[in-house]
Amino acid sequence: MSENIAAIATPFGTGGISVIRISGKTAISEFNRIFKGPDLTKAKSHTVKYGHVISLDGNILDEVMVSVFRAPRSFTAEDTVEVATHGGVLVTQSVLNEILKLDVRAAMPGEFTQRAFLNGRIDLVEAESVMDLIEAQNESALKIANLGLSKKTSTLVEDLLNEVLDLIAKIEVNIDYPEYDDAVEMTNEIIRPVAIDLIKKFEKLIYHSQRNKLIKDGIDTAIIGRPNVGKSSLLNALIEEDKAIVTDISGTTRDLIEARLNLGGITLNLIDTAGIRKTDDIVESIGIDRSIEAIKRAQLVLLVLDQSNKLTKEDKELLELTKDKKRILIGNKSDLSKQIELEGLISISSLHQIGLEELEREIISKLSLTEIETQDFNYLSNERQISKIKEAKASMEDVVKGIDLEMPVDLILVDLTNSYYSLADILGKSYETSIIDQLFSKFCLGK
Ligand SMILES: Nc1nc2c(ncn2[C@@H]2O[C@H](COP(=O)(O)OP(=O)(O)OP(=O)(O)O)[C@@H](O)[C@H]2O)c(=O)[nH]1
Ligand SMILES: [Mg+2]
Repeated sequence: MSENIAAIATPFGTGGISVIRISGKTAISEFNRIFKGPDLTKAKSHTVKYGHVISLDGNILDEVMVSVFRAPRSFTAEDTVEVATHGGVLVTQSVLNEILKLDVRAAMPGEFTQRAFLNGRIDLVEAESVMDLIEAQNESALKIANLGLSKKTSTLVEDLLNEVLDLIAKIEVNIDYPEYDDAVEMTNEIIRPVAIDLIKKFEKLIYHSQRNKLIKDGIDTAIIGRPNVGKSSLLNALIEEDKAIVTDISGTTRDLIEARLNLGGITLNLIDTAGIRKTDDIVESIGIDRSIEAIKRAQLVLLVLDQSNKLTKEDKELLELTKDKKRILIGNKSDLSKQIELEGLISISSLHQIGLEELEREIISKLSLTEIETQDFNYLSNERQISKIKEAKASMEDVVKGIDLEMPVDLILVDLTNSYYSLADILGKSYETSIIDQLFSKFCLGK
């Protein structure tokens, strides 16, 4: 772990400055070998020094500012040097090349964060939040990532972990030390309500986490309808850009066209599709197959109807096909005439940009995302974390089933422990020893 690693930490390209980060046991003294300026090995932590990088054969490579961070007070919890070079691609690369001639190797992607995790500086949730922060596409996603980084999300999991651990510890004491007086007798009547309460907490966490995931990743929204109703016109109107081709010829759109739309801090991944109808045209029919696939995948469907005409057989088929999806019915071409009466139909004109605000409001309320602004984002946000909580919940449900079937307590303990490990996995912690620690700290059994 103490091997020195280095990488350019700023984006590739020409800029005002670039930063090269070096981390490892002898990072400071190694870099000091090619640094002309104050002796970095004597520099205090969190100080910045001015000097020059001099190649091993004596040439000046760049004028730099060097920040020194000493273990454990650095991102990786190791000695770290951050070298701010002049931002050119060549100059930065030549400084990095010189650093790599020292006892320093090139870092792998994510290796600095991995070290922070392995050195116990951050847990897995925080490590994943670092990536989320970098990749955040909207303000809500940024908020979620920052909460993950600020340990709030981890604390939430730690609290649940401690509740499960508490149950395990009490049961273990009963099994292993039946003669020990202080230990509360853990009958199934005592375990059951606590397990039920934990299941409810897991459920709440799963529900909010899945919503958070939607906010973070964007909501896949398919714009569908028969040909020529104005799907592409709607896409263009929503994103205020001429992205999709619009003509009065049926079957204009042949392939899926994707665009992102930010709606009150939430991202919609809009997908304009080929109009659905029976056709002998090979290209069009491939496009239509893709439309049907897009409907299946979509988390929200915008079904566009041309309300200047009566419902057609194709419209009715699409209404039937999407009846179980989260969907919004849109009556386009409101400027012409209104020949369709349908419950919940939002009347718009894409061509004349009428009714779009009402449509946007409807989308937000359909996704019940109105409370986003006020709700705190103290929840998990990625697939791995959510699937672990689901595992923890399933094991806890087995605990309750076991109790109802009057299984022996040591079998119930197996399910409880499984639930516990799923939670521990979220943080990437191994708790083998902490169960024992908890036992001893709670009951002083070591005396
Ligand atoms: N009057 C009127 N015409 C519209 C409106 N919206 C779209 N159109 C026209 O309807 C025609 C078809 O529009 P598109 O957006 O290409 O329709 P589409 O549903 O994407 O069609 P396909 O790609 O063929 O499936 C174009 O001539 C548009 O200008 C509207 O609100 N009012
Ligand atoms: Mg189209």
